[in-house]
Amino acid sequence: MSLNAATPGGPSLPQRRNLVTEIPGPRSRGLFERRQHSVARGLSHVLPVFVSAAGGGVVVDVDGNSLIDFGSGIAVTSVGNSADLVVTRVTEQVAQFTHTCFMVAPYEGYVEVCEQLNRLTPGDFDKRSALFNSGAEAVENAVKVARHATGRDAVVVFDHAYHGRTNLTMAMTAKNMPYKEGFGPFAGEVYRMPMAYPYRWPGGPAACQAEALDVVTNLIHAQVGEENVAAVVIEPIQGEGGFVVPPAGFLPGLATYCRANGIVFIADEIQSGFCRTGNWFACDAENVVPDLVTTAKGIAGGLPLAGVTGRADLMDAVHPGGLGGTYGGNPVACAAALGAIETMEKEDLVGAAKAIENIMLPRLRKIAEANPVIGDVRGRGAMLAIELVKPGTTDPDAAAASKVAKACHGNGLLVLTCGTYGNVLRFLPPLVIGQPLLDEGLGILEDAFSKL
Ligand code: PLZ
Repeated sequence: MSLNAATPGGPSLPQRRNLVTEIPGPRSRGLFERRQHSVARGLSHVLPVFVSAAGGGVVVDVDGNSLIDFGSGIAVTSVGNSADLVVTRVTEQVAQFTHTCFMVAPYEGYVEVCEQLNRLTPGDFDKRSALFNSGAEAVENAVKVARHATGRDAVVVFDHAYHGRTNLTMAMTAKNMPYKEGFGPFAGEVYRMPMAYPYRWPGGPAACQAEALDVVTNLIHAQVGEENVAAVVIEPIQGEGGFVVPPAGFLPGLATYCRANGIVFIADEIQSGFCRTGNWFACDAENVVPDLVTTAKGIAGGLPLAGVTGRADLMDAVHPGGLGGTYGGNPVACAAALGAIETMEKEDLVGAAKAIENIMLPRLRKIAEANPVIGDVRGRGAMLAIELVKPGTTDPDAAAASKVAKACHGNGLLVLTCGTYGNVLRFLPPLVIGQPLLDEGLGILEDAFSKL
């Protein structure tokens, strides 16, 4: 009998780490061999264990190993894999109808997801939403809306930004390798500004807080011209770029500057949204109200769905037929989103993310005190990271980050790296993970550092 049949996933999976083979085990290695002959080399894996089930805070592989999940499939399974309400709603929907195309014949689930997005995103004004398949597609469409509504071309983005892998979003993404190398030419009219990155700002965090907004607005003025800028697009806490948290005041200042200059302020909350940072959206921490918000990842418990939500006057500036796509807002994905959102509210996952921060942050700070290779500890809620450097300097140490990650993987803790320099370890546990697994995972991390 296959292990798939023996171990059903979801919240009922035993919440424990259990290693029964080396990592990856023989079955995973066999599948990896098959994958090498059938799947393009351009797709890579953080950890080549093939999954048979997942739920709560664990991922179970085809060899029967149960790993602690500190990655949530890159901040997606915030409600846990195969969460009850997601499974129920998806199962009902998939038996009812799987697709009509919202542009051909609409259905209620799409409207309901848009109503929820309009209700939950920052700002108390009249809003509209549109649904898409992926984060990159949401960012593309937010830029389309901003350009159409303003009649302007330029898009301002930041150092360390990640917005996707399509042509426009590659142009908006900062990091060359692996995302952009050899894939040009890229879309034009994208301008990059310095990011308010406290740890790496010349002069340090206090200087960053004092200077960053002026530096950015002066550069926009000098190099682009406010009147040419359709949109400023920013991740309120940067994701792939290294979990960079701008200093207090930077985002509110940027939003005010945009408003004063007729620029659409777009918050890319694709990684930081949906309870991840201990608020519904990372912007909420400073009461920042964007004109448009892009969402994806955590919105639908693992099914592909993304949204653009914002000011009705901007969204409705686009002519009928100007936005869409065959699958965007697919009924099954919408059902999943409604189940995920219901779970977040019923189980108070905003509170759960804060509780995770309260458990993890002090432990990470303690590990940092004992290990001079850790230069910075940062993040909010269940979006936390440590940045590794050559001790006594701020020189990135990607090799150390990769060594620690590998040691964790070998001990059954799934962690991810990120950062422009590849030297950041990030922690994104499902928000439903229990404290015992969190504690055990942190112990494994501590151990990996002590053996570095
Ligand atoms: N905006 C802020 O984090 C996706 C990318 C993983 P898609 N981040 C994970 C990889 O290597 O491809 C992301 C994000 C932010 C946009 C996106 C893009 O979302 O759903 O991957 O297109």
